[in-house]
Amino acid sequence: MSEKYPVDPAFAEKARIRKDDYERLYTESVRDPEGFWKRMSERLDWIVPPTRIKDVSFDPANLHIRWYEDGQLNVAANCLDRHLDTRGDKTAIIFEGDDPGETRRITYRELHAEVCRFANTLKNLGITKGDRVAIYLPMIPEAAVAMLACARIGAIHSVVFGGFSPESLASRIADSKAKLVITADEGTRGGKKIPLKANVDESLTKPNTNSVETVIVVRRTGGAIHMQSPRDRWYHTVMEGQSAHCPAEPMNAEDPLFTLYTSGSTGQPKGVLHTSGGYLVYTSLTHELAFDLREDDVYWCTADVGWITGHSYVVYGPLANGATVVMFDGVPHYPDYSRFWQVVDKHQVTLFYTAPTAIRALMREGDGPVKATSRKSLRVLGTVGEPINPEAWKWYHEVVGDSRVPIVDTWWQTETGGFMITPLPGAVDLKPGSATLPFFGVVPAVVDADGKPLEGEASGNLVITDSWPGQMRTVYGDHQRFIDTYFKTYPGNYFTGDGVRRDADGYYWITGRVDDVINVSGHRIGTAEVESALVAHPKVAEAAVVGCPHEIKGQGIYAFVTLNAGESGSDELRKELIASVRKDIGALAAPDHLQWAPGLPKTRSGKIMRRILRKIAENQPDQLGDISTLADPGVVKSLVEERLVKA
Ligand code: 6R9
Repeated sequence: MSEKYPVDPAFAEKARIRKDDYERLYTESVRDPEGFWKRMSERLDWIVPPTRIKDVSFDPANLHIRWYEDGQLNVAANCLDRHLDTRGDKTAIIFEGDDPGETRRITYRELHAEVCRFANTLKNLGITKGDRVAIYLPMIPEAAVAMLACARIGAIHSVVFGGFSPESLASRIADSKAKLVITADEGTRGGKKIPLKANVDESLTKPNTNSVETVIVVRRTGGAIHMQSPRDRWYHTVMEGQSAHCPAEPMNAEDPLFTLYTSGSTGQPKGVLHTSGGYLVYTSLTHELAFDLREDDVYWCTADVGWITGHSYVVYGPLANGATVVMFDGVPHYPDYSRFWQVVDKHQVTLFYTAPTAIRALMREGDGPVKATSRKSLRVLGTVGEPINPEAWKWYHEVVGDSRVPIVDTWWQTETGGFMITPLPGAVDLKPGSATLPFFGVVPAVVDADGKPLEGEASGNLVITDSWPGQMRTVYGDHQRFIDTYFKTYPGNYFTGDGVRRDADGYYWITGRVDDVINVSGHRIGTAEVESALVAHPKVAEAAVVGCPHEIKGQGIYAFVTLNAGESGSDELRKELIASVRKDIGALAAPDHLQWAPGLPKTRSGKIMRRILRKIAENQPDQLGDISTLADPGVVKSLVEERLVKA
């Protein structure tokens, strides 16, 4: 029996949603989704309000997902223009740089003007509705400006995390056929420089990137870079003389807003496509209710805009709600381990949202750096990205939140657009490690390996049985892959790729990915991507990659590598291979362990048995299970022996 942390009655008293509201609205939302989501759509400003609310089939043979399909709106106008009368002078963005001396406040009026000027810039450079624009920027306000400017004119943005390599950037540019890239000269992280523009230059020498006509460069550090005329243009130059007036393009609710690439169990990352109306209804509503948002809140989500959390809960949800958002371009440990809490005090942050990996890294430094700060302003704490272990949850609650502040553990995915399973802090009692109960309109189910729904207390795979407005609509350029990935495994359901346990109270406990995706520090890495980077090395014959427990990152990457005949594994070669993955994909994909494997455990049909490799990586050789179906069971013995030496 796990512990319960009941809702604080004083919090509930002022909360937007209390226990009885939650129960009533949840029942209504699943009994009458059309009525519920029609009402919720009224939170936005529509140019043409929708009358057709939901048109969905999860049948793989006839798959379609449409929300508000006859409605028209503009997402940027909803995030900016409609606030100008009432919130024009309210701070939209508080920018906090990597260097604690750097702070900038931008009002809604100023942000609106900057977005309009940049939207006009894009138009002058030939960008029109439906064109793709790649954004490869640090966590600076210009990233939000670029996203909103695209939304304003109907261009589809594709943000690429600044930690990704030129190779990864190139493959995303090639897949989306982007016409324009927005970057900065350099980024800074923990005092170190990141050569963003040089990475763009390198990526544009790779195949299939010649769709790019223009590169816009924000001057961030002033570091030396190469500007190639006429392709490369400075942001401050192209913005000169642009009008701060730019009409917002009327967009259909189902017009694409953005694509964001995410790793799956097979092949290259896929471009998850989100559309306009449903996405904004869903992200703004979930943001408002899960954080119990009030007008004077100062909200800080530490995620980078390169991830879905940065899209939905740094930019679109909060700005649609007219919130004050902190944008942080730094890291938790720079200049020291107190930084998060110093920023909380400095800007009087009330709502704080981060990842379990950051919490664990800070927890390891002890309570001192936290206790050195006040944190009195905090009202709600949130976590996202991976299951949070109860020890880290309790530390977050007791030390960071002084046992006073509720924690919302929000389970969701790039594909879901917004929160799916999350407590509402005034309504739902908490259990450390559980994402608790579904959000309005979300119907989760636990199924066994054959797809049979399991009732009551159960463990199995997590599926969602019906659509919600924030759901992704397709894989960019590959609709069949969308159907195959999410709707074929358990026909009639959306398959999340996660394992789950539902307890006797109906609470959901996400147990992690059940597919070949590794969750490293809350970031998804496909085993196939790492393997293909490893086998690209001339000395490597074969590679198999699995996740293994990691104290800070949650999961680490464990690679088994078979070398070509005649090659032998040395420490230098190990370093070289790890470096080549880093170069190919980015630092976040670099293996933590690399074990030489004379052979890999395979079935007689040649399929690598990852289940067995996982147990070896976890150092649980007594739990290998049945290995009798292997082509050569002897392989396992040698891998286990090697593991015991290397562990
Ligand atoms: C938002 C985001 C999605 C995967 C998801 C799951 C894991 C995210 C979680 C969580 C347990 C939580 N995940 N939040 N697991 N509890 N609160 O992280 O999107 O990068 O697409 O990752 O992350 O495994 O399937 P994304």
